[in-house]
Amino acid sequence: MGMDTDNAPWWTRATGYQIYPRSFQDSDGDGIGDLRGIISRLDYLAGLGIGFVWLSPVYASPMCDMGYDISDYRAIAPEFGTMGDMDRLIAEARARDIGIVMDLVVNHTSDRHAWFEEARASRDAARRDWYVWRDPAPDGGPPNDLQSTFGGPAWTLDASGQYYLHLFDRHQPDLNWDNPAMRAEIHAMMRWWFDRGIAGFRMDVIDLIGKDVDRGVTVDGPELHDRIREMMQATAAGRDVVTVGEAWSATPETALLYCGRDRGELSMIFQFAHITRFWGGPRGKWAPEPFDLVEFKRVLDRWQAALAEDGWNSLFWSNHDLPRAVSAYGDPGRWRVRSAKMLATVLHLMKGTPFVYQGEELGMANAGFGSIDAYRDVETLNMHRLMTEGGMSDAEFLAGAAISSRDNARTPMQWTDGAQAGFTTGTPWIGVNPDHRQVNAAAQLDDPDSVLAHYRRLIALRREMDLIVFGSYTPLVPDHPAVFAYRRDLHGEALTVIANWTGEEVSLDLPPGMETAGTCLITNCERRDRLDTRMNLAPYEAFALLHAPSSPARRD
Ligand code: TEU
Repeated sequence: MGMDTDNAPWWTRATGYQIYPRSFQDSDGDGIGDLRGIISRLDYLAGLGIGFVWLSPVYASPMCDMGYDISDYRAIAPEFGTMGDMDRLIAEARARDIGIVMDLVVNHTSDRHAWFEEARASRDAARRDWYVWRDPAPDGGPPNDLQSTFGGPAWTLDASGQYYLHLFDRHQPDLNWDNPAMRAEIHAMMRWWFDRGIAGFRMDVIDLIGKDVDRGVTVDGPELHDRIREMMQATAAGRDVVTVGEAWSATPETALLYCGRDRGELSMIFQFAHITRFWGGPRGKWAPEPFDLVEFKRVLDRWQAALAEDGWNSLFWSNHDLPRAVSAYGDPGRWRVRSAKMLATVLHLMKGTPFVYQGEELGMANAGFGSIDAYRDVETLNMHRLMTEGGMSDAEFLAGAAISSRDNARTPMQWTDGAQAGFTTGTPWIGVNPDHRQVNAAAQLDDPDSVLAHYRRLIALRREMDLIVFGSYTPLVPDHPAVFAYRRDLHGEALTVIANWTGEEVSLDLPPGMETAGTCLITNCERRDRLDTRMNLAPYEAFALLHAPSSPARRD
């Protein structure tokens, strides 16, 4: 059963934009981005054409994990502003037809959350059971060998003589999702935010909330889907909102459990298989395996196929945890503009809801800091300590961090070629990438050939064309090592998307029987208005041709 396109939810036609508030726009000169800064840039976002913003956490937090360690879900961190600013942001965004999607981080809280402070104070505390406590193993060590994503054991011994669980930093204790009172309080908090007028939630590591710790099961646990369903019933029922679950463990086989239309769970999930596919080596993301386009396409094609009739895909190359797309997959040097446009073209014309990570629309690149002192991210700093203690040299660690540290995505948004890229009048909390002199929004806003203009066009095309939103997806040349190509079809109308994923000229033999005549919808090179059975593609060339309905072949 396909989707009823006339009654499809708003978020199937929208493009999302992720803001990392700390690095987007500072309004008061303290070097940290804030809500008023975001409000001052809403016209920029409206000009880009996006439908909603996913706002990384702005709640009260000691900022050990830059806001993913929340100490009060119903308060705004003072460095970001006030609840009044938040209400204004929601209203001013809404006035521009932009929804605000909050980040829901409920696998864990900060160790400074009042609940944890109460829980750790005594074994008999009423909220003791809101977190996960276990007695030491017979040798006094941790209860089992669960490891933290940020390095080291996932258990820390507390003054009470018991260990508490933290799948991330030790300052991020895991909530105990087996406790119904805790769950009810999270649901109440979510309703409270929905009532303030937000458009939805992005749900941090949501695949962890069904865990069975004693059996060593963390992701995709036995209770997971019951808990998501219970959460949605208690909070989102009857509201027209979008929910996106972050699910590193999801596979094409499990995807519909989260987002199948009859499941009562989520609108869509973020899946990471196209990224983790290259993290399988002994040092994981710190020394990724060589990129292989055929494998990459295979992963994405499988996701397109898995959610072709039911469920919905999210589409993204980057976020605040990942390297900059143009650094990871394109060429931030010689071919920055063209490769950034190529990546955008391939992503935005697939089926699903695309997400732009702040600065991606300018072609922003990894900072690749040359010294550990320049890094701020808890994961990078923890891993640096563990890996250098294990004998790795500083230089070797830094080489990996230049590729994969989360801080590559977290340098300030580049608004101008001036001081601190126009991000702040003060000293930024993390270094600005020196390339802001060439790469910045001011230089691109009125340039029709800019990366920014290309994103604007792609986002507008999606708003206008059902073919892009709902058309079926068929991979073309899946085995070609350099070309990413696919076709979209809806009611006899078709779109062919062809992209050279490399900095070399390549030749492409198209499968026989394809329509050749078309109209160029978008390109990053010279216009083409037809396909040839054999074509030479320029470095990073990407274009889309629209084929009008061919009367005898109409299928509706
Ligand atoms: O990320 C989940 C997560 O597992 C990442 O930390 C990821 O595994 C890591 O970057 C890869 O090395 C979410 C948030 O997006 C992230 O910013 C938070 O730090 C994390 O959860 C904890 O809340």
